[in-house]
Order: sequence, then C-alpha cells, then structure tokens
Amino acid sequence: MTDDVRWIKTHCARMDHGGCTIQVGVKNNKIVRMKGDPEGILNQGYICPKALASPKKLTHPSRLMRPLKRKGSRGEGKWHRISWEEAIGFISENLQAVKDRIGAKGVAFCQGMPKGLEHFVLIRLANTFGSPNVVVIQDVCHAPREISGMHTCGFYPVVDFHHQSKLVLLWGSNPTSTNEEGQICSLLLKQLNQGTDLIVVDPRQTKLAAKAKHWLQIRPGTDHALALAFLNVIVTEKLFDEDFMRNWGYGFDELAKHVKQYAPEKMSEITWIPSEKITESARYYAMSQPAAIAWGNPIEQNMHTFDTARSLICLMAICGNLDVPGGNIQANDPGILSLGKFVRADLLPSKRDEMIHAHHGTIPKLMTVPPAFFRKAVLTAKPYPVQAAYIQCANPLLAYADSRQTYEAFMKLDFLAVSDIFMTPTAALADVVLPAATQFEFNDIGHYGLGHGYILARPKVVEPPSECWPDIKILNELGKSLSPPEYWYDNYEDLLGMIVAPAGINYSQFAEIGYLKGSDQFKKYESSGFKTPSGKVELALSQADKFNFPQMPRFSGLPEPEDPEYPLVLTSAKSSYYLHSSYRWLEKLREKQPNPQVLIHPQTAAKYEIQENDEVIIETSAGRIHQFAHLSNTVDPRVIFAAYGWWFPEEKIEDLYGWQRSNFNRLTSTEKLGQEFGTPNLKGINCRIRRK
Ligand SMILES: Nc1nc2c(c(=O)[nH]1)N[C@H]1C(S)=C(S)[C@@H](COP(=O)(O)OP(=O)(O)OC[C@H]3O[C@@H](n4cnc5c(=O)[nH]c(N)nc54)[C@H](O)[C@@H]3O)O[C@H]1N2
Ligand SMILES: Nc1nc2c(c(=O)[nH]1)N[C@H]1C(S)=C(S)[C@@H](COP(=O)(O)OP(=O)(O)OC[C@H]3O[C@@H](n4cnc5c(=O)[nH]c(N)nc54)[C@H](O)[C@@H]3O)O[C@H]1N2
Ligand code: SF4
Ligand SMILES: [Mo]
Repeated sequence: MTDDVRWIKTHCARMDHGGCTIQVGVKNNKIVRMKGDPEGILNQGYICPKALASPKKLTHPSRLMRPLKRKGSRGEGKWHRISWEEAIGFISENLQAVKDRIGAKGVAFCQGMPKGLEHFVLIRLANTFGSPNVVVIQDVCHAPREISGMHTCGFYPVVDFHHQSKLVLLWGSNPTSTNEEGQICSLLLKQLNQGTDLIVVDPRQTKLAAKAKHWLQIRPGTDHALALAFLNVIVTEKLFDEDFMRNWGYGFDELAKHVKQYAPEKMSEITWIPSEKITESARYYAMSQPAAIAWGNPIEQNMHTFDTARSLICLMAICGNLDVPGGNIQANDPGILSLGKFVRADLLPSKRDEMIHAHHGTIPKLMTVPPAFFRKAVLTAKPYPVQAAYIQCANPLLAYADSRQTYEAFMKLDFLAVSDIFMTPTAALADVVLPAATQFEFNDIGHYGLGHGYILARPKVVEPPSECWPDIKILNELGKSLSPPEYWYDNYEDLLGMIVAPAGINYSQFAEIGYLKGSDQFKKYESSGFKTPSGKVELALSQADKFNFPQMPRFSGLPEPEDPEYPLVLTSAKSSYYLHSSYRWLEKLREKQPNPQVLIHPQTAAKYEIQENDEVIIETSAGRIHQFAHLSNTVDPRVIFAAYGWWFPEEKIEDLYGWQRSNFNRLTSTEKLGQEFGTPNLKGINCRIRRK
C-alpha cells in the first residue's frame, strides 16, 4: 500500500518512564499512525492508551509556542512574547546576578520525573555553573531503593525480567498501570503466562492482585512491618540460604536476633494482614528460587522508607536472590560514557559537603536535593539562602508534598524560569516560561543512568514547531552563556553522540540499532566481592555509627500515630491515563477520566451517607480538598484512595487553574521527614471524609 506514510521506529517516552518500542507513521511532518513494535525488547508489540494519545500533545491548540516573559505581578497570568535570544539572555542575567550576590549555590536546578537525557544535561549545567543544588523528587521516587541498595549490597538491585523467575513478589507496584521500574509489564505478563507465581502486596485489589496466589491487603504505610515479619519467619524457620549467608552475609547473626521481635502475629495487628497469610507468603518467597521482588513507589512514600527498603534488600539477600538470573540483579551497563563523566562531576568536587541536604544529615550517597529541604532554604535562608530556580519537566505545585509551602517558596524566589510544553500552575508563577519541544520532535536517549543495563534510542520523527526547543538545546545555550563555553557545543546533539561514542558508534548508528544492552553476567561478587565497606552484603550496616543511621531495619511506628479525629487511612495510586499532574488537557485522556475520584468502600460510604459521584471533602491535619466519590469493594473499609495530580487546565490562569481544590498534596505535609532521604508521608496518613 502506498499512501506516502513514512514509518519510523523509535521508543515511547514522556508518558511514563518509557520503554515500549513503537512504529510511528508520519505524513507531511504530522504523526498519523502509531503501533507497538512486535520486535520491541521490552514490550513485544504492546502499546497503551497514553501512548496512542501522545501525538495530540504536539498539535494541541493551547500548547506553549513562544517564550513568555511575565508582565504584572507574579501569578497574575499576564505575559508578553519574547525571542529566544532575549529569553536566554534574561535567564542568564538573573542567575548570574544571584551567583554574584550570594554564590552559585543560591541557584537551584529542578527536574521532575526524569524523562530523557535532559535530566543529566541539567546536572551538567549545575556542575559547570557551580551549583551543588539539583532538586529532584527522588526522595519519594527511586532514591530510597537505589541508595539503600548501594549501602546494603553495593548496587541497586533491579528485577531481572529477562530470565524467568519462579516467583515475583510485587510489592506496592502496579505495572499494568504504570510500567514501574522502567521495565515493561509485558515482560511480567509473559512470565506469568509461562507459570511464574505471583504474590501481591497492595491495599487495593488490582488486576494483578486478583490473579495472585496470595494477595496481602496491607494497611497503607506499614510495609516495613510486613517486610520485617517476612524476615522473622524466614530466619525462625531456617528457610534462608545458609551457604550464601556464611560466605557473603555481614551481620547475619545480629539480624537474626534482631528480627525475633517481629513475629507475624504481632505484625499482623499493625499491617491488618492475617498472620497465617504472612507466614505462608514468607515461606513461599523463601522456597521459590529464583524469586524477584518488584517494588514500587509506596515503599518510598513515607518517612520509614529506609527501613522498608533495607528490609526488602535483606530479604533478597538472605534467600540467595541477589545477582542471580530471575532474581534482583546488578544490571551491567553497555560500554557507553559513564554518568560521572557526562555530568562533569569533576568540576564540583565539594558538592557532597555543599548541597543543601548535606546540612540535614541525610544519607551520604544521596546526590539530589529533597524538595522539602530546598523549599526550607528558600523560605528560611537555612542552611543558606536560595533565591532563584530553573525548573524543567516538573510541576511542583502539584507534585511536591505540602503544596502551600511550594507556593510560598515560589512566591518568595527572586527569579523563577520554567520550561514546559503547556502552561501549568507552576509555570504560571514564573518570570519566564520556555516552550519545550517534546517526545517525537528531537533525538533523545532513554534510560541512560537508570541502572537497568540498557539505553534506548528515541530518534525524532517530526520537526518541532519553529520556536519550540528541546530542553537539551535550551540547556546547551544556557551553558554557553552561564559557564565556560568549552563545556558546551555548537550543536547540542553532540551531547548525544558523546554517550554512545565509547561503543564505537554515532547517534545515527545507535538509532538504527535501536538499543544497547550490557551483557548478562551474574554473581559478580564471586570474583570481586560486594562493593560495600565489608565486601559483603551488609545486613547490619558496618558504617551505621559513623553516619548515625540504624544498623538494622526496624519498625518504629506508623507514618503518623492514630488519631480519632481522622479515623480513616489515606493513600493513592497512579492513574492509568495520566502521568502525575500531566496531560489533563489531552481530550482523549480526559474523556477516560474526567474528574478526580476517591475510592471508598461501600460500607464506609454508607456510614458517612455518601453516594456514588457525590462531591466529598477529604481532610487531614494539613488541609482539605474536594473529589468525587467512587464506591468500590477493592479497598478496605478503613482506607480511602484519593486521586493524585489534579488541576483544571480549562480554568483561569489567574486562579492558577484551580490548583488547590482537588490537589492531593494539599493533604500532605513536610513537618515530619525521614532522616535518610528527607521523605515526607504521602501514603498511610490519617484522614476523614464527608459529603460536601
Ligand atoms: N502525593 C503524591 N505526590 C507525588 C507522588 C505520589 O504518588 N503521591 N508521586 C511522586 C513521583 S513518583 C514523581 S516522579 C513526581 C513527579 O513529579 P513531576 O515530574 O513534577 O510531575 P508532572 O506533574 O508529571 O510534571 C511534569 C511536567 O513536565 C511537563 N513536560 C512533559 N514533557 C516535557 C518535555 O519534554 N519538556 C519539558 N520541559 N516539560 C515537559 C508536563 O507538561 C508537566 O507539566 O511526583 C511525586 N509526587
Ligand atoms: N500511568 C502512569 N504510569 C506511571 C506514572 C503515572 O503517573 N501514571 N508515574 C511513573 C512514575 S514517576 C513512577 S515512580 C511509577 C510508579 O509506579 P508504581 O509504583 O506502580 O505506582 P503507584 O500507582 O503509586 O503504586 C503502586 C501500587 O501501590 C499501591 N499502594 C498504595 N499505597 C500503598 C502502601 O502503603 N503499601 C503498598 N504495599 N502498596 C500501596 C497502590 O494501590 C498501587 O496499586 O510509575 C510510572 N508510571
Ligand atoms: S506503557 Fe509507557 S512506554 Fe509503553 S506505550 Fe504506554 S506510555 Fe509508552
Ligand atoms: Mo516517580
């Protein structure tokens, strides 16, 4: 058939962590068709509704098309258009002025969910400019699992979905909606079809929970209690891998003694899971080999995240599932440029001591600033003042805990620049808004630096609108004007080429091949030990005293003590149709989910005289929002699931698009933070609900 559609192979991105190989049909610089590529290494033909809606982002009539400079007061919604030259000049002048006045660390560089190479180019810009403060919302997303992994076993243990597991323990992860871990759900589903067993730990009966051998309906925010009970059963019943522990366990005896206090009967009261179910599931995990723990966001969205992540890694270790095929592995990167070299870490050797959070006693390997500490620095000038921010790919007014605090901090900044593809509540507070080019409009590399052992090519398929620039290009131009120009390039695409050059190819060749994957190598510790101070898996942390951390994972309570004023427990899950606060403006997705819905068990709804679709008020000690009731048996009567990420692009900019009304993070606070990562409680908080 010749209908002059040109087909281009690329990888989907910017609608979640990305990863599906897709084929995109293009005609007259417009995307006209799209399908999953059957040869895709992660998706094998799969494609989801978000991806199918994504080309509409490019042609949406309200997309940001030109750089805008604020007119009138901050947040008033009045702008005038400026040229790119003016925009780059204005931002550089303002960031340089702060640097001259209070030092480079007075400027923060903020990124939302890392979407592509722009994240690492932003770190490079911060390093070349001289600021140690790259603010990323990793406090509640991935830092706890990655860095607890590095401290415990010397690497970030990811699921090896490429080899069959006997059992997958899906712990607070819902890949049929989220494709969490940058892995593609198709790989998991394929394994389940081939006989892999499943245990699901989730307070809500998800699609996968309904298929699981055991579904543990946990009380939100008690994952550490459950993981410790698993350790108790496995140690008490001697179901652990004795050989591996003898040779490679550091502090096993201490751990064994320590977890005695966490008997399933006791932890059952905390987690609301029957003790027999805990015991059976723990046995099942220990006796299925190899088994993988696929963990999701909820394990790192309360202040006890370090204890949870540590307990889960101890579980992987004592059952001999670390770095074995089908277990939790240290993925090998392909032969590409190392991250440290790419971001020019060498230019800022003092970063570790100077970053804002170094003054808050966080864990040593955490290299991005937790948002709570960034806002405190803006608002209180402690540990030192921060007066300007450059934000890309982020909507902190919705995504950071305690939205009021975010608002106050942004109102106080001397200067704020935001790069986005659409006007958002956050962008509406900026002094300059930059129109970014996005997925399909520029060459990009996916999954670099994420620890999964592969990188994916995302060659562009159409040209961007003439004044929409890729973030990488914006940063390259800012780099030339804010730092010694020799660190930057005439053509920003050289930044892509640098990464694949060590593999002996250029970007076009990479795009042709599609992906680079490191080789499969397992049990690397046998030749070189574990990269920890003791050379072993540190069940007890050998440097705990030095850094003032608990040596062993513990249960030290609920995220918040119970409070009769707020008798229900609040949590959330990501929507299948949206990415965080993004894309409520895409009609195709909005049709599927027009309103923020809160899930309530019918019994609870009856108790509070709430009916389906009623507008309800959800309250915590931090704030109050409105959402619409959806009655569902999938949740426990004591738990409610509110929707997260809601604002209303159809409303007025001067009201910041109704950013407060249904915004989950009006219900969260930064008063209590986990010591190690500065993590606030997003899940498992006390709340109450009533009809409006
Ligand atoms: N209460 C609560 N809070 C949470 C979470 C939770 O579960 N509950 N989840 C947390 C997690 S896991 C994360 S990762 C964060 C996410 O936090 P954010 O990444 O800040 O979330 P988004 O709301 O998706 O904002 C992304 C913005 O990037 C813009 N964008 C899209 N493509 C491009 C592009 O190519 N260039 C530019 N410049 N902009 C682009 C979108 O329009 C959008 O405004 O939120 C965290 N916050
Ligand atoms: N469609 C879509 N996909 C996404 C995203 C998105 O916003 N939308 N965001 C992307 C990002 S940045 C990330 S980090 C990942 C996150 O991916 P996931 O980790 O899968 O995300 P969540 O939906 O927050 O949580 C997963 C499951 O945890 C359950 N849960 C809620 N509270 C608790 C609890 O206290 N304990 C336990 N054990 N389970 C609980 C929820 O019911 C849900 O089924 O997804 C990525 N993919
Ligand atoms: S699951 Fe994610 S990567 Fe795959 S098609 Fe959907 S949005 Fe794209
Ligand atoms: Mo995330």
